Amino acid sequence: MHRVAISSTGLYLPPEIITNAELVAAFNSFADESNAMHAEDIEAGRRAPVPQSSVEFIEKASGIKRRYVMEKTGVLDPQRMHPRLQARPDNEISLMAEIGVAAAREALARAGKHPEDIDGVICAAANMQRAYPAMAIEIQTALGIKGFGFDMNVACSSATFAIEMAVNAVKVGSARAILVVDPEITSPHLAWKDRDCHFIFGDVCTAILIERLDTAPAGSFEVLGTRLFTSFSNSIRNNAGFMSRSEDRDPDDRDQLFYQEGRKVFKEVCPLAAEHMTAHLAEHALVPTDVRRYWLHQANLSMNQLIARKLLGRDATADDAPVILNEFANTASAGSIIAFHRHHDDIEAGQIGVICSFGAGYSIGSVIVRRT
Ligand code: CO8
Repeated sequence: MHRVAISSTGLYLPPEIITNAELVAAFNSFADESNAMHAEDIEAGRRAPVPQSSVEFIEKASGIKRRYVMEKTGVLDPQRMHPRLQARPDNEISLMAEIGVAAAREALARAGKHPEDIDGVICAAANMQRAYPAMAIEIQTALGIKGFGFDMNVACSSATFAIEMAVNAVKVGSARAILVVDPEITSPHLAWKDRDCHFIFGDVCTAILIERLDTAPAGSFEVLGTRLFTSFSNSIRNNAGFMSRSEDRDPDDRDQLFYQEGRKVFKEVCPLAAEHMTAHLAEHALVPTDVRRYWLHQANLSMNQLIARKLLGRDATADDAPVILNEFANTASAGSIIAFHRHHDDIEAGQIGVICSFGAGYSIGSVIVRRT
């Protein structure tokens, strides 16, 4: 068995930003237009008016201030309210793979590695652009990596679950190094016309290089352990899939996009996540206060504050559990990896950190690391 490390990460930033003010202005125009169009039905009580959104609510309820997106004019067009993405011919690389390659190149460069050092690519994301061929194989081919690639989806826990797959492969020697790539293009799956969730998500891509500790550069993070958990819940869903056409579904049907019971998720997931990390740390003879930094899933600021308080027995600082969702919003499985990418330089040799995701499924994945 080999010892395994996270040797580097990469981050791709989409080209456009939507601020809360822009988002709310577009949503409220859509609401006004829709209410004017259905004024008679609303007046007669046959239809509920679309309520207005508000920047104050969004910032107070979530901590989100802006989000990156691949394309914003379509999202901000009250007549459309979803991004304008171009279909590509089959001989061009997919959008997910394109941003995956960019993040992966950064991870390789940071670790001083080359495609010939890598044996596999896992493309892990909450929503896949298509069923096949795998985006991971496109990324693998574009980078010139021999070996294998496959896609996997565990919603917001896709990255941590993929890290476990990669760690195990490297540990047993079936691969020397694996790139875990998380292209999260959430904007096409978001119900931008629903004020309860129109502010929640953003687009991004992260990449993580997992390799043998004995080939990893100094300052890498040894993976001490990974732990996965799932428990079925209907509280976060997206029913779109390859059977939708045969069910004669309209792609705009509400259940063909992301929907959730946000309060229920909040109440159920916070204790589960804190218990999960505490139990995982105990397997390694550690307690939560031994941890120098938590890189938590970035869905909601109060959620992370509550989880960190349960772990530490006190209010967490941004140094204990850094926050990136003010800048990025919820980027599904990439959130905890962005937090790690942006906030690990000051961790000293020997100090312990935990990367933890939580989301639809429900699913929770934790990775305990120690800086070398
Ligand atoms: N503006 C003004 N008022 C609003 C708005 C708005 N935009 N939205 C809701 N309100 C109103 C509500 O209607 C409600 O009014 P009333 O009291 O009259 O009923 C009031 O404000 C309070 O609403 P909520 O109770 O819903 O507000 P909360 O304080 O609970 O905040 C949140 C809502 C932010 C959604 C919060 O519950 C939350 O963050 N929960 C956790 C969510 C979470 O972690 N989800 C995980 C999702 S990620 C995942 O795993 C899925 C991956 C999918 C990939 C991405 C594809 C797109």
